[in-house]
Amino acid sequence: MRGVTPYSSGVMPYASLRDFIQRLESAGRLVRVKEPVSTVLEMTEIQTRLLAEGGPAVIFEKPIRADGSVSPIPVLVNLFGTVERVAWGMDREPHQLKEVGETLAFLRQPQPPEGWREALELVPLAKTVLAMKPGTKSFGTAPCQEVVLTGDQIDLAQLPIQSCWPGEPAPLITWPLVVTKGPSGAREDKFNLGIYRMQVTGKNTTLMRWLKHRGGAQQHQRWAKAGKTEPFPAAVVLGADPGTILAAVTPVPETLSEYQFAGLLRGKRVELVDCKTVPLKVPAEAEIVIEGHVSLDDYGDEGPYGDHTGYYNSVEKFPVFTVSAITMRRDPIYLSTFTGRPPDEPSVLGEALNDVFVPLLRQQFPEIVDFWLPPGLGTRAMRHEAEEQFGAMAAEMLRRAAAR
Ligand SMILES: [Mn+2]
Repeated sequence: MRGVTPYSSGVMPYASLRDFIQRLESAGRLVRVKEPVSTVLEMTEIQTRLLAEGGPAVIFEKPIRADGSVSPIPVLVNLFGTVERVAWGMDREPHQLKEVGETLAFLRQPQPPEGWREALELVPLAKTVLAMKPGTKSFGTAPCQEVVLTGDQIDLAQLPIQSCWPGEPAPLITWPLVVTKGPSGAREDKFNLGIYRMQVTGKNTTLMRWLKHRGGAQQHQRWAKAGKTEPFPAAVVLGADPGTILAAVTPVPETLSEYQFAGLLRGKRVELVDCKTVPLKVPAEAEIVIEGHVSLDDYGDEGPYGDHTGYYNSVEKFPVFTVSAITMRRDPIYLSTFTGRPPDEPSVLGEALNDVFVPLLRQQFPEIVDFWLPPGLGTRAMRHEAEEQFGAMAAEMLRRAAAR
């Protein structure tokens, strides 16, 4: 396939969220708010207004928790509130997003390329693909494990977790990268990263809202089917380098680990570190990691929470996640967002990732020349439309674009 270029923009990829924050701040795309702002409703209201006007990312340096206390952990919101910042997170400019899709389309090809000429053209890409394999670094202490809390030290109320909309049942973790691994050595059981909102239900418990077709839920099911009796390990990464975050929201094929795709986006593999209490690996440069296990049989009522439809979801059962450790940097930053009627951050991500889909759609449906997912329409109506015109797969891609 022609037109595929490797991921190397010539600059070092962002090693961490704070690297990216620095770039955004020096480019005037991030501001710090020193006034106290409540995690309850206020942050949602501010981010809603910022999104509508293409405003900057914000670090609230003095978040006020539900009990009125000031959180020592600042909150970052609206990180990917513009298409420009999504592209920057991929070490790209907005007009280059199509390249990402071309590479994805290439990776999905069932047949290897034919002929030497093409093979030679692909050498730079081959190098990049090698870079995708995640590596485990030996750290004295990984940054994300400078602080390790276990047992009675665990209390999710220590984190400045947002309550986004009125009447919701409990604070909601909105930007978690949930790392899991299936029971076998098969490709679909590699490390999976997905974003599944998490309702806090106690000091050390949440619910894990993964819809049943999502990667994490599928591995959870395979884990149970494999006859495992112990609960399913999971690690929740809050705040990572932007390449890893964006890999987790990109519809990569289930047979490719999002860690590998993150390596491809960054042109440099993600440095991982072993978790303290579960057999999983997380980005060493992450801000905060919540380790634990997802129950195979204990389910709780999730919701209702405000959703991208502009309404509250109905209550559904999802499995219980029990925390075994919280690890973090000494001065962590908590990444958050909200979901609501577009424009919200997921809809901006959907709009940016639209360019990533065009080559994928064209691969499946060569008659498609271009495709545009209007901002704010990464929604059911649009997906139904896509399904009628292009079939279930196109609809699925859109769903993943908009999915969180
Ligand atoms: Mn996946």
